[in-house]
Amino acid sequence: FYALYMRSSLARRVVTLHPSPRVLDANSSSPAVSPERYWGSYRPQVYFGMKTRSPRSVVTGLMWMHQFAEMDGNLRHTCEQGDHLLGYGWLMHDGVSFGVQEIHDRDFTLTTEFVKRMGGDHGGDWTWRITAKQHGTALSTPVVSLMFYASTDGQGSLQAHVEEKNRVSSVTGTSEELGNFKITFGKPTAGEGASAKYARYNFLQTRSPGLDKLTDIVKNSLNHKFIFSPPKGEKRSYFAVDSYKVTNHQNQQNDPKMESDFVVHQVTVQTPFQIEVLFESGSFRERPNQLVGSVLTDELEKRKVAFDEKFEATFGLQAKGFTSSHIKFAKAALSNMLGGMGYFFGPSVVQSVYNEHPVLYPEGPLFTAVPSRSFFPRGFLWDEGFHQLLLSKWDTQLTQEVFAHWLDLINIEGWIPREQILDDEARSKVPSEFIVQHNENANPPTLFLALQELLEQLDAELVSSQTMLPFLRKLYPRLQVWFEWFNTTQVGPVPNSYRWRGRDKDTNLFLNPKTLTSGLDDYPRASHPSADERHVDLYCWMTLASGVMANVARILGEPHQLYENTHRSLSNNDLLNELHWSENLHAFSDYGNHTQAVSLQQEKVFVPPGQPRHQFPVARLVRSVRRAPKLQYVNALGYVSLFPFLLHILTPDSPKIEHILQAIKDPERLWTPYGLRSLSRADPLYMKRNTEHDAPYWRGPIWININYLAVRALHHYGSIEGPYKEKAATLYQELRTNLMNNVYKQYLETGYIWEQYNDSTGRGQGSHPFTGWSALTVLIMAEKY
Ligand code: 6A9
Repeated sequence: FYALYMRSSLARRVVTLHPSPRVLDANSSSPAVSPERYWGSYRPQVYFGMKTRSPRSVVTGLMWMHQFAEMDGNLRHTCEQGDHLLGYGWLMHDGVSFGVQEIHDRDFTLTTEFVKRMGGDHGGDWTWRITAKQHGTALSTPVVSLMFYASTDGQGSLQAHVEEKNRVSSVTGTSEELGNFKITFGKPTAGEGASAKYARYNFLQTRSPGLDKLTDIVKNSLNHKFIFSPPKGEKRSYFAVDSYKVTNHQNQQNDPKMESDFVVHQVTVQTPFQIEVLFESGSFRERPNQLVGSVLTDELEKRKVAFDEKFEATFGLQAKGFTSSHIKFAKAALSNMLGGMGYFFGPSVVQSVYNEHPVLYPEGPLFTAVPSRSFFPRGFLWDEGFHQLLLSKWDTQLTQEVFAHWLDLINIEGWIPREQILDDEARSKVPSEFIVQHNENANPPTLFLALQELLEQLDAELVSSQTMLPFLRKLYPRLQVWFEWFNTTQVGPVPNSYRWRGRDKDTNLFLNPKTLTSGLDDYPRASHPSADERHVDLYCWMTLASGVMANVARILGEPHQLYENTHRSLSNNDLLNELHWSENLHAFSDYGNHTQAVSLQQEKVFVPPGQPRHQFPVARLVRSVRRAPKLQYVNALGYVSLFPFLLHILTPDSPKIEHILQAIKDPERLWTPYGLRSLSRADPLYMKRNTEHDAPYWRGPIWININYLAVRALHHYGSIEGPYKEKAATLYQELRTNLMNNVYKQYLETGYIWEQYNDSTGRGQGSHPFTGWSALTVLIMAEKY
């Protein structure tokens, strides 16, 4: 019995939250405490939509379709690379009260704008304005169907009010958090002040089993029997949601899974046109006027001016002499990170060695930026530290809220799950084998970089200590356990060394087993993962983390000696050199059980019993090892070797800097005209696939997060006294120029900011738009480090 009890209590630890008081008060996101941030574009996974910062929010959104074009599958809703849009993203967004987005579909552009207005007890009102214009190149005038929708998510109700000809004029509703509200749909006009245009209307009012099913419901209700017949045009049948489905409503009502109301208002109209949608909160009583038409135009104008002024005051790009086109690009990069912020609520799926099966983490909220609205619209732990480097310059308060959300997810062990896949919508985008998060797995603690930035702002009196100190005080116990978790679970084989856990174990299947936890996935490490490894990037992250912990402790008047001791030991360059300097490579390196003599070979193998095609030999690539591994330095030159430089751990007089600068500026190794490549051209694994299905990722391409750290380090060593000062300063200018020119050029050419950039051509590649850490280009332009 005792053994069983122990087992189950150990099994519960992974899902037991840390007991220290939460950083966020229970109602801190509520409309009473934080009305300005209640409604927002917190659904980064859809092209356009809003929700409130609450667990089961009523959501609003937009889908659209190009009529009489290639009909199949051109319903747009969630951001999908497969839609092949020519570009989309927020051009302006202040993170709070308004946003302007452009969506370039093939033959027309939709501009989606929103403005909020405070009042009442539920986060106030807002208005959307959608403007459609055809492209000059379009062959005929596009006819577009916009499908505006509202949906509840398990609580509350919605009622469509239908006028003549199936036109929904408004939706009224009620929910626990919003009270009563009304959404009014304006008629399409040719532009502000113009008269109404010919349009056809359709609607759907039904029940839905969940937000992840909205696209399917609309697709399944489409019917081609409706006729579009403009005054002087031809008569054509078009696709529309079928209002007759309303009769299904009754049948569905008894199904317990159909727990949400879903209303769709479809407007079909020829470009150009403009439509406004107005949300009004029932508790907002003394409204001076309605936020539509010229009132809306004036309001938008004011916000745009305020945004432009704040942008210049924050980043000073005009003062630096950038062109208006460069500035527009930088505004778009910042705005899409702000407009990509999401509010997610739900449980992670996690597992420890004590759980036979994955278990559900406690439900919780996460307010976070996301790396990519299309491909990864969810929170990633180490990405977030980079995001907050940019966002903290714009809005310190925002960064504090994000910190609070992430640290409140910590469990009793001090672990924070790396990838946050919290609700059905998020889960619907991730293959099942990637959903489970394991509690031995880390991810670089980049939030310490952002925290360092907050401390600098405090020091420079850019933020008030009256808000910062209480925040730090609440955060502190959680930072302590987080640091402790790294410092115990990720230690290496010899004192003061560190090792990433969770490397791929099936060594035969990969050219080099991956280390997803390090964030640098397939970057070459020891060929044979073992407990003898030590990782130089993690050593450096711990140096940074211990230093920031010592500072926070000192500021709060807490005991700081232990952090300081750790920091002092790790900062000792002799220790670093001893553990990680490879004389062969003339660079810092990982150490472990390693051989370079590996390659992928075609082999006939028998598929293991129980799997399909069992008993039949199949050809697949397996790793062949020509020389046995032994304990030695890994000797892969690339991002990992730069870490002692990237995180400012080298003393300015360290002779190692000379070698690092050599490697950086050598085109045969790391230098390209577009930024630093992730792995040296001369490395045997440069641009090598890991399996037949797994293309090189961190084995050559240029990544902006690490390049940001590189320019920042060059700036650092280029401005403090030391023998390499001038060399660093010169390289700083060149690298900075290369990076910003290329990211900008690719944006102009392709319409997107990208996940990585090709080291031979500079072309953007991988997921897009990627305005997570690639948006750090703004800080590189502004020279804010
Ligand atoms: C796989 C695919 C539809 C990989 O930016 C997020 C992360 C980084 O943290 C990491 O350093 N990206 C980088 O190496 C993207 C990871 C996406 C994993 C999800 C599922 C979904 O298929």
